[in-house]
Amino acid sequence: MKNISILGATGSIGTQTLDVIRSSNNEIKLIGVSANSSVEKIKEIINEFNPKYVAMMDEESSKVIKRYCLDNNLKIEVYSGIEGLEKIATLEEIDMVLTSVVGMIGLRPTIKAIEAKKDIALANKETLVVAGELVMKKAKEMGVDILPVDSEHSAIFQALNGYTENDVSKIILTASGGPFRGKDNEYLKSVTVNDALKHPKWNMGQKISIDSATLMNKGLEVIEAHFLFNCPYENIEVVVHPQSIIHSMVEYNDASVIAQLGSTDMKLPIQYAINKKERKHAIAKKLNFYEIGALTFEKPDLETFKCLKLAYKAGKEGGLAPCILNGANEEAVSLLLEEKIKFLQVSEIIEEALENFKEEKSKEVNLENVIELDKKVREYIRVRWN
Ligand code: MN3
Repeated sequence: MKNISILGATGSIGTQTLDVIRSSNNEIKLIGVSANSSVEKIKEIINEFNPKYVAMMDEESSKVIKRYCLDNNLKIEVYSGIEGLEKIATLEEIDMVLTSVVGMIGLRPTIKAIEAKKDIALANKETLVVAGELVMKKAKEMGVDILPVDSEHSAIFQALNGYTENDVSKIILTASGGPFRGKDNEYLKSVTVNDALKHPKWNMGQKISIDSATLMNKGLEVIEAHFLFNCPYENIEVVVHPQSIIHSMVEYNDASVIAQLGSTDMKLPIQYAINKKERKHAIAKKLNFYEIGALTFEKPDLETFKCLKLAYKAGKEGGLAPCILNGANEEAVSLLLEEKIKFLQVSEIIEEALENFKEEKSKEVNLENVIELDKKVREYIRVRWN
């Protein structure tokens, strides 16, 4: 039996992780959960899974849950704020933390969890983007496994089984292309937030849906892959594959390519990560190749989807450049969701932030510098665009 905590239990990945736990025949026990402010969903989780610890990011929400536990005579410790998240991530009883919070807020609890020697099922890509060097070094030091939950990285992780980075000549990240695949700048000028939120293949949260429409999601994944698999950016290639059946591939020195295929269901990579590479019974739907018929591949359009280009650039610059990229993107996506900016302005804002903070890029990648610079970048964008 394995004991786990979920950070971000009420979001898209969190909810699907609960499905995986449900069908694990009690092999996985949920000990701690965190959420931002989704009080009703947390009550449901409490009633079904009976975790021992709950953390609500939002102070008021934690009071509501505390009250609920008192009224119902439930022996549950309830915490709040980022300290609460850190508590949930470092509990004595747990073996693993699944981090599915959205955005760079996941960084600090992830580092704390690694320091407490918990294995990490990583669904929070921003953590590796802003501080990949730091996180991977710490994980190595502490002897902790980082198990990717992102479908592409899970695919690479699976395709790499039995080989080392010296055998690899290229990592090929597949991309669905998002809702605006094949469109040009002229078309993108007038698209709305709702158009951007309609992803053709995956059902996801709002932030990642927008990131998929701008292709920044793929950009963040390139940086994530660089750190996870210690692969130079020159050897990471993005291929648009609209059917999303191949989740990514590894090309080896002998020109052989190994790919991982599966249905577009996040439960599959979640299950693989939380079972630490053990192959369990299928929860995801099996593929029917007669139905699929054809798989196609295209080159991504970097001139229209500038975010992907910017991510490569920031990644190659290294240091704190990905931190600037990520902070600017998170803020720009919020502004777009609030309908304060237009779709094409997302990449403009990021490009401008990378230029404006260029002096900061070469500072040391440590927790303090990352958190401070992230804050500065966001404030700068907020002031300019509000
Ligand atoms: Mn992905």
